[in-house]
Amino acid sequence: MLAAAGSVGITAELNPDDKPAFDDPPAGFDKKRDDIPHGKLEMIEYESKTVGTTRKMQVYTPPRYSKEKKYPVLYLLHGIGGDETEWQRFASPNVLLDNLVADGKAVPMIIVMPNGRAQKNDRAEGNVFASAPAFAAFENDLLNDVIPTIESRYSVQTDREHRALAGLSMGGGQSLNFGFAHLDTFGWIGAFSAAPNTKAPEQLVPDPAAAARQLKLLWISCGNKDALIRISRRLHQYLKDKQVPHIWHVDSNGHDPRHWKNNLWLFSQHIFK
Ligand code: FER
Repeated sequence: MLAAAGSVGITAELNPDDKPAFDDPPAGFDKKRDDIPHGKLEMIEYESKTVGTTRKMQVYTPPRYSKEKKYPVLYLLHGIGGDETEWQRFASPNVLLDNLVADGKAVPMIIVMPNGRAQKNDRAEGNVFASAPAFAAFENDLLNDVIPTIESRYSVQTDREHRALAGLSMGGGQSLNFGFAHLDTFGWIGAFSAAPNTKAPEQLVPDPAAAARQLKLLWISCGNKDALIRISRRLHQYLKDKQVPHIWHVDSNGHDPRHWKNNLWLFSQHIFK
């Protein structure tokens, strides 16, 4: 997390639209329950032709995962100071999803948490901002290496209606940039406190009518104490003007794990339905 990027304690000026679309999760949503079936987490390796190295990603398979069934897949991307372990540390997606599936609130799905810094040394070391170009280069790694690996090793549905892309901060910007560029690949897009790597709205969505037609769900969220809210807000305003349906969820957090965990919990209940 790079919460220190000038965002702590800032109360951004709010527009009338900048309000919650949903309530915050109830107490206990993120507590591991012993009385329900659990999914599995595994760290796997793959050969990346894009980067020319062996790379890692964490994969969650849902409770009672079976090769007899085919599952939808959520690709979940981390922030500028993170790596393939960040979502697990911030939000324990396995616990959230185990609980939601047990309560019938989410579809059993596979969650893939790759490393979005597509360069030979992909550790979050030194000046993490210097790796911004590698976050852009991840587009090819995701499409040509990560997705084919998942689709060859797991029992998954392989059409756009069963592929979602979401992320936090830099990963939110990646999700928007790659998702809109590949609407034939991803039907569901989520961006939680998207960072300044997000393309300008006119570049991101040059054909609003096509986007409106193809998207199953577009989720844009930000905390009202996040100094980066202008990035998400200008996209919301553009999409509203162009009549592209989307969710604009502004909660009372900052640029922080609480926002990301809450929004993963909310977003995951709306996809693949
Ligand atoms: C920036 C401020 C924040 C930026 C990226 C971030 C590329 C990313 C923050 C995060 O991922 O938490 O100016 O430029």
